[in-house]
Amino acid sequence: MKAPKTHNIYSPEYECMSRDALRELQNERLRRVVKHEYDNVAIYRERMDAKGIKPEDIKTVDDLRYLPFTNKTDLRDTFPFGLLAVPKRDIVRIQGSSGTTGKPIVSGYTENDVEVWTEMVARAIVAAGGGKDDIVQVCYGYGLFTGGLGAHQGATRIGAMTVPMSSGNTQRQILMMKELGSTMLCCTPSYAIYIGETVRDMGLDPKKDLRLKSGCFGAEPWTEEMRQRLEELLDIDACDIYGLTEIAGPGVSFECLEKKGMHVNEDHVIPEIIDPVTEEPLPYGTAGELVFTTITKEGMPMLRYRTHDICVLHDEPCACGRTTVRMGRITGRTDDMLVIRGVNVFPSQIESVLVSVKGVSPFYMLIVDRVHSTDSLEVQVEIEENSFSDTVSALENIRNEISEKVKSVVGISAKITLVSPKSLPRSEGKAKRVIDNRKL
Ligand code: DLL
Repeated sequence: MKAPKTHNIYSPEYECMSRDALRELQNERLRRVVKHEYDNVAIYRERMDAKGIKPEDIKTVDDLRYLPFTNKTDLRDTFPFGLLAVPKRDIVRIQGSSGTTGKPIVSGYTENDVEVWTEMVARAIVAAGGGKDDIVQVCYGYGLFTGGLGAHQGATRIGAMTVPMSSGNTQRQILMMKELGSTMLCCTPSYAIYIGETVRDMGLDPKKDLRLKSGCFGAEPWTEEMRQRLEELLDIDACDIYGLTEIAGPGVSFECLEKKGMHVNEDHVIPEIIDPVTEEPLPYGTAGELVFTTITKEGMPMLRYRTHDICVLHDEPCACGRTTVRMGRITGRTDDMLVIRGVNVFPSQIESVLVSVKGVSPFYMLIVDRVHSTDSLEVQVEIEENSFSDTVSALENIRNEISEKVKSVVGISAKITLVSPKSLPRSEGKAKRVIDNRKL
């Protein structure tokens, strides 16, 4: 059962604002947040002083380029409370992210920050077709990770019946989904595919046995092909949702049912795209590193936070009526780029190859190694159940096709290993797709 393609909008007064009025609002909020940071956070004051900038110099969004950047290392170096812009007693929530290396990073939220974040997720769920009559099953992990509580707050805010399942225990998830008649699902796209496969394994037919119509899926990169597979497996509309702990958790941007890019909540955050090397701002339509400035956050606001996520921004009007700028899919991260034999390799490039080959599933693992000073790349990919019994030569053809495509798209040769269906580890949260033995 798919959601009817009606475009309900939670906060039309902001989401459909004229661009001029929005710019005015952003200018005013930017001036306020820059002063707040300068007055209350030592790092920002020192960095602005070093560049000879005073808060009064930042008058409009066009002046953003004069502000210093904030990096994940700044959060680590000042962990846990060094970037707080309010007294600790005004913080009502800590959320965090484990990151891939080193110390976790945390962000502190005031009551108003939680309120703003809740509204951003409410907008996302409504954009995916949600409303008061929905039963929203939240299978993002609850805890420091922002996925569970974020989706929970947003779903509760729109008055939906919220089911706080958290991640894991997949068969039980599906039984609850069936018995309660859940209509929406919120989890990572890889976990949603796993749920979809398990639904089939349990002999259930999503069209007859489930009442799901749509969902908000994010927290990890995914592709159009994965969307198609997920939509088929569960018979739903699958919308992308993006966010990060440092800015607000899920809901920083989200897709509407047009599914043509994620609307940025521009009344709360200002997005920029920069060249990651020169750090110069790039125009809309050009791929680069996404940078956010929060303009309503009180607890731990961020000026020009470098996300390391790579995408494109565009401002073509959307059929849904929202006037906000949209983000294309995240196509990679500047820091999870693998350099193999001198070639820059993004896991998303390999994924795009795999999903274009018939007979293999989107579950894969990249294993990078170094033997006698030479880097090697192995791509392990699951073959689909119905290709499993294919003849040896049919499987050999699949392997050759992947091998040739990887070589032509990525520019290096890789060892391709076809593994049996469902043999790679499944994740209930963010999928892990790279094992780099060179770093061990
Ligand atoms: O992943 C927040 C979130 C929860 C977003 C639930 C969406 C749904 P962090 O754990 O801090 O926060 O990780 C943030 O995850 O910089 C991206 O690299 C990646 N990411 C998040 N959403 C998407 C997405 C949450 N839709 C980091 N597509 C970000 C691709 C995403 N990558």
